[in-house]
Order: sequence, then C-alpha cells, then structure tokens
Amino acid sequence: MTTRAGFVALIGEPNAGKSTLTNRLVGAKVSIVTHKVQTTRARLRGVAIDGDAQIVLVDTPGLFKPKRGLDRAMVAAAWSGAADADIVVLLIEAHRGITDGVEEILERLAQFPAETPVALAINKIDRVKAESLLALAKEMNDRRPFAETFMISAEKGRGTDDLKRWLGESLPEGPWLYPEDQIADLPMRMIAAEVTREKLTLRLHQELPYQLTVETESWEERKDGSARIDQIVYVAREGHKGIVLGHRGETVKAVSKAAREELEEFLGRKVHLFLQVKVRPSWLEEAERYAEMGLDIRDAT
Ligand SMILES: Nc1nc2c(ncn2[C@@H]2O[C@H](COP(=O)(O)OP(=O)(O)OP(=O)(O)O)[C@@H](O)[C@H]2O)c(=O)[nH]1
Ligand SMILES: [Mg+2]
Repeated sequence: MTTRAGFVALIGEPNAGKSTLTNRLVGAKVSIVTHKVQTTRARLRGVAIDGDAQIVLVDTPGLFKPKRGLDRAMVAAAWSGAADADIVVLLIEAHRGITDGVEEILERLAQFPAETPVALAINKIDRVKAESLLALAKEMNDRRPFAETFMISAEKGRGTDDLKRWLGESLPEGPWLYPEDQIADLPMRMIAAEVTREKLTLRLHQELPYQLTVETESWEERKDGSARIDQIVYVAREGHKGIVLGHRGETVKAVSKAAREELEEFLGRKVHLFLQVKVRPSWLEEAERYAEMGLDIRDAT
C-alpha cells in the first residue's frame, strides 16, 4: 500500500479562519480560535488523515504589517511555515474580497518557488451570496493561477471534505510523519496555555490580549488520575493585572473555569487549574517568553 504524507501551510490575513480550518480538517480543536485578529502566535501543526494520506496542517499566525517585535516574529514564523511546506493554501474571506493585505500576500507569494503548489480557499462562504463567489474566484485566478480553488466554510464544514481530499491526493508519496493517533504537534503544556489565552482573549477588550502571555509552570499527574496544572499569566503593566483579575477576582475565575472545562474535555479527565497573574513589563522583549510561544526573538528585530 502506498501512503502519502506532507506539510500543508495555511496562510492568510489575520482572522481569515486558518485555525478554524485546521480544527475542522483535524476533526478536533487543536488550535485556538477567537473573533479577534492575531489570535495564533506560533506555528502549530495539526494532523489530519484522509485515506492513505497524512496531512500535516501548519496553522500560522496571520500575515499583516508588523509593528512590534512580537508581530515581526509572528509574521516570520508564518512565512517560514509556508516556505517549508509541500503545499500552500491561501485563505481569503469571501465577504472581504481582495483587500490590501491579500494583495501584499500575493506579491510575496509570487517570489515563491514555482514547484510549490498554491491553492486558494475562499472561506466564510456562508456570509455571502453564491453569485459573488465566482467573480472573486476569477479575479484571484487572474492575478495568479492557483493550483486549485475551493469555496469553503471552515466553520460550517462546507466544501472542506473536497479540500481535504485534494490535499491528500496532492501530497508526495512517503511514510507517515507522525504516529496515527497523534493530532497535534505541540506539547500538552503549551496547548493548555493556549486554551487559557483563548479564554482571556475572549473576555478582555481591545489591546490587552496582545499584551499578555500564558505559560504552564507545572503539570502534575495525580494518583486519582486527575492533573494539576499551574499557569502564569504575564501582563505588561500593573494596571493590566487588576483588569485580568477583575472585580473580586471574577474575571480570572471565569477564565479559569472555562479553560478548565475545555481542558477536561480535551484530556478526558479531571483537571485542577490554578492561574496566577504576574506583572512583567519586559516580557515582550524576553527570549525565553518567545521560546515558550515557539517563536524566535531574533526575528523580532
Ligand atoms: N461566518 C464564518 N465565520 C468563520 C468561518 N471560519 C472562521 N470563522 C470565524 O472567523 C474568526 C477568526 O477565525 P480564526 O480561525 O481564529 O482565524 P485565523 O485566521 O486563525 O486568525 P489569526 O490566528 O488571528 O490569524 C472566528 O470568529 C471564527 O469563528 C466561516 O466559515 N464562516
Ligand atoms: Mg489562528
């Protein structure tokens, strides 16, 4: 029996739906999703299987004009994920069409080696009328010929089976890259930190989510089968600490509860989650913090 395997990088503007698509194709939530831009910080791999093919999805941070060091490191991670991939899928949003950001990504893609197939996935088709889709697909293909064009709703699961099948068929022949029961390539302690960061991002407003990071400090397996997880939320300013804690600690309590419930479902066992909020003004300049996120601080300059 011949097997196929390889890397598929999902690229696109922030909020295009890359993480939603990763989760959809894997069939489990391995990457966090929020309605806010710049949710994904590092490259995360999700593993999907289609028949004899193992499709390793490389979910990347959204491509945007980087201002801060962290943003630059995120964008660098996204492009290097694309450069290493066997196939690149560019996601755009059906209702937003060809934005300046999409134009910039197309320009950069033009410099890619011609051997790497690039497919187009027009996402969020649930938000537009069918007529507008054909025009958008044509306009995009006039700008560059895509190996294939898919119209999908990552959230609703429309068109995603076709995309998955095509990816599986298009990957090179070769042995599988991960054990068949592995669904993500990110240590559990990092996934756990990401779950908490998602819950924080959903509850905190404006800039605050971008100025905090979550790290799992310790993970203890208990005799009764449960896990005790201790995490630190690093914030950049004293004032942020109070906001994260909330009135009488209500915000952090709600975050902790939501994160714990999701972790329990993911792990299939009881979790005791303890969050501590620490002020660390310099965390955005610390190599160690970047490394915890799977980023390289050298890309931040
Ligand atoms: N209506 C609709 N919304 C979608 C669809 N796919 C994703 N979304 C929503 O779009 C928002 C962004 O989704 P993400 O998957 O986090 O987007 P992303 O591209 O990973 O974003 P970054 O990590 O910030 O680059 C979330 O609110 C999703 O629920 C879709 O097919 N239809
Ligand atoms: Mg994402």
